[in-house]
Formats: sequence, structure tokens, C-alpha cells
Amino acid sequence: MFIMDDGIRLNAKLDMPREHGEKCPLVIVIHGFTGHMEERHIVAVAQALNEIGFATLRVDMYGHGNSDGKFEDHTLYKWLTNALTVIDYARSLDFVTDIWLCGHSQGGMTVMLAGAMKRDVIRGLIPLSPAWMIPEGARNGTLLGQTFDPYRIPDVLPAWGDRGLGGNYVRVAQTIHVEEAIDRYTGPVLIVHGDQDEAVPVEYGIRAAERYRNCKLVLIPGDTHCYDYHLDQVLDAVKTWMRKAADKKTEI
Ligand code: FER
Repeated sequence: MFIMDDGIRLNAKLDMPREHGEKCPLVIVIHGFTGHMEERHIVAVAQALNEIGFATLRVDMYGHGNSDGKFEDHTLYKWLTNALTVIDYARSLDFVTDIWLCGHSQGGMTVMLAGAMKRDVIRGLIPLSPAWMIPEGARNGTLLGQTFDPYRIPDVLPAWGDRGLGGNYVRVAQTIHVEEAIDRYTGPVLIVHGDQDEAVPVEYGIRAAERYRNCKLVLIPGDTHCYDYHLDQVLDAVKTWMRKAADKKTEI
């Protein structure tokens, strides 16, 4: 299924919970940088949510998976407008009660930003290993394990798996201040982070959790960026927190 965003087709997949009545809550699930909706950890999180009564809408973002756009041309602004469009699509579905956002890494930062922008309609957030050091790295000239002059941004940066990342990605990232988005969001938040994350230092998960008004942090000892060792612990954390958070009638 495609969701249209200003002429760009976003590949999306809706999975209904194992058991459901006429209506149910829905979680939008967003992958990370160079990722897509069929990655092991993305599918597993969606399935875990389906098991406990949540519909999920997995989406490939601009320049990723089977969505339109070139990887090289993607920016955080494009991902953000994609997210706003997907949230509006979810709001148009008759069966949906509450809408939650879950994202991994760059998708985690995206849900932190989009959640703040749509805080009146987003019931809660699950940033998994959120890569919110990207804007800081873009301003300091350190991204993707490379250094560059942040005042003279290269037209193309070599990215993972011999792809190129356009300089506009860096220019956009330099303008983003995730702290403001954290401060604007008062709904419930769950952050899960492996303490051996090789791509996003665990300190970022810890710092975001401290800064959110209403946040639970679950650290996974010994685990990596994509939870190679203890994905089951990530799923347990998500299910346990979601059951509780969805039960409470929090003011948003
Ligand atoms: C970086 C480190 C991590 C970076 C992006 C990421 C663009 C994102 C990781 C992910 O989304 O999985 O330096 O630069």
C-alpha cells in the first residue's frame, strides 16, 4: 500500500492486532538511516505490538525501502513531512482510537520531532536508540565516522554501504534542535537503548530520558544498535510499558 506525500509514494504496511474489536489503537513504526520496514528489529517490534492489541503501520521513509526518492536526496525535513502525512493518514482511518509513534535511531529522532509537532494527537512515543546526536554532529562536522568543515559542507558525503549522502542532509540537520522537541512533549515516552550501541552512544538515550517530563528508560546490557543479542528484552520492555501506558488516561 502506498501513502501519497506530495507526489512521493511512501510504501506502508498496516498489520492488525491478533485480536481486536471494531476499533483499536495504532502505532506508526519508522526504521532508521539506510533501513527499511522489513528489518528484523522493525518487524519484531510491530509484531510484539500486534500481540497486545495494537495495530501497526510500518512505513518506508523518503529514499528508503520501497518508497520513492533517492537515498542521496533524503533529509530530516523530508522525513518529518513524511511523518506528518502518515500521522494524518492514520487519523483518517475509522478504526483508529489513539495514535502512538515508534521509531528506531534516525526514525527515533523523527518521532521525537514529529511527536512534539503533533503533540495534541500523539498519545505516546517510543524512540528506540534515538539518533538525536545527528544535528549536533552536523553542526560540529562529525557524522558517519567522518569529519568535515561544517562551514564548507561537501556536496556528497560517503555513507554506509558505498552510498553517497547529499550535503543538504547536513545543512538541514544543522538547523534542528531536538531539545526543544523534548521539552514540548509531555505525554508518556519509552526509550530503549543497548548499552554497547556502536552507532548511537547510549548516553543519548540516557540524556533524552532525563530531559523528558514523563519518560521510562530501559537499557539493554551488552546490546548493539540493532539489538543483535537481546531483541527479546526490547520486545518485553515495549510490551510491558505499552500495556501500562495505554491503560492510564494521561492528559496530553
Ligand atoms: C551517524 C550515526 C548514526 C549518522 C546517522 C546515524 C548521518 C543513524 C543511524 C540509524 O538511523 O540507524 O553519524 O549520520
